[in-house]
Amino acid sequence: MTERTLVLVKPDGVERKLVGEVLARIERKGLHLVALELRTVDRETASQHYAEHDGKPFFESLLEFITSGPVLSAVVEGPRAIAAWRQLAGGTDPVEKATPGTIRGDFGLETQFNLVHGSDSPESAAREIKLWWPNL
Ligand code: IDP
Repeated sequence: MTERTLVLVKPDGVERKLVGEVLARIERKGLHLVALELRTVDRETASQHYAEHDGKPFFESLLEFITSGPVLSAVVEGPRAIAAWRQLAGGTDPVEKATPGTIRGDFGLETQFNLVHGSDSPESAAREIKLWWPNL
């Protein structure tokens, strides 16, 4: 079944010039790029994107981080695209959870600065794609 998911390369990944590396891995996996742009998001969009974390101790610094510079936002499509992209990204904590061979496992050190985002369910994907790409 073909699915769509939201991919972000967070400001740390853009700053470290990992956009090409991330896109290459997505394409090598066989996933299709449907939409792509660099964008610096405002606080309102960022807090809607991370609404489920509102109230957690890291929420404020997460918002500050995600709005600190340009983000690559992409919609990616393919069979089981949501799980496939989460597999490429690796677990949230780049050291304890992400394994080598994943993007976070290969390039990340800190949980907050874990380089990429991927929707975690069909419901999140639908909500996030609508937020980032309302005209798609
Ligand atoms: P995910 O990005 O792997 O789906 P979530 O639990 O949804 O992980 O967390 C969203 C983002 O919030 C993470 O990717 C990371 O940047 C940040 N984050 C999650 N947990 C922590 C934490 O304990 N400290 C600092 N930042 C965190």
